[in-house]
Amino acid sequence: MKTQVTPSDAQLYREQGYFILRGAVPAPLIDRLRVMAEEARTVAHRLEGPQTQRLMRIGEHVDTTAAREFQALSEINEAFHTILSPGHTLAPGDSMTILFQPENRCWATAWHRDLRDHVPDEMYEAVLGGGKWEEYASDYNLFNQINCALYEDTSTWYVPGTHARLDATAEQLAVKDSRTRAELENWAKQRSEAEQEVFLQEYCESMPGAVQIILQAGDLVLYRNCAWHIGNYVPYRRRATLHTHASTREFEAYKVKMADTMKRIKAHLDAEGAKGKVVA
Ligand SMILES: O=C(O)CCC(=O)C(=O)O
Repeated sequence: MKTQVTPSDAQLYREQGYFILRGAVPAPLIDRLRVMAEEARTVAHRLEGPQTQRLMRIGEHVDTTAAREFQALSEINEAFHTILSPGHTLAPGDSMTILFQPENRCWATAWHRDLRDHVPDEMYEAVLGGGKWEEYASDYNLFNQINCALYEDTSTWYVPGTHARLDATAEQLAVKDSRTRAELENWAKQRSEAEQEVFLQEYCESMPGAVQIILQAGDLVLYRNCAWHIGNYVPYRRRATLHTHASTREFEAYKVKMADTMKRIKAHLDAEGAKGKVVA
């Protein structure tokens, strides 16, 4: 690995919310992972169509021998031990997601924070209210996401420091909501491809403090995904990026508990036809 991780990088990670390991994957393994990713791409397109951005839980779809080799890379795992703790390791290869470029037209996600912006409004209070969002998002055992590029990848933008400033400012919320999903995907085709690409770049750049994460093949970014981030995709740049997380005993337990809580609340809301009457 090109990056030499030192104990002071743990501080840097806590300040910025992200850290890049350059040359984290040896080239022969990149080759094998690319073969695996192309199989996954075929499945993703079959299941979700050519514009899709991901295939989740690849172990259910393709041979993950290469992903398991990736999971065992000692230099990455040791880097996590230094930056995070000895209890943090790469999550199982089978559970990984792979991120792809769209085949035909550019599009972007909205600016968001994972967890908070992925919980439906009617569940938010029950699942994350009463300080739970702040508690979860401040816990370094949880929410350390990873993108590892198999080809050069410039899709992810990030706002350093916002992992530790969990209240959204009015300006951040205004930027987030400044584009609708229809606009981010150019549903009405009111813009040409080039116009749409520029439109999306401007949306990325408009978030105060945003930086574009530039990864070369084999580079890995570790990031607090409770910070503001976004994915911006163009069809002409090939993308196959491993998308996983630093696993801990606590995070695995949290995910099981959260899935169960959300299932219970959804069942209750469905039965009641009402909103927000349940406490998690
Ligand atoms: O495509 C990316 O790099 C970002 C994906 C993303 O925003 C997410 O998984 O929440």
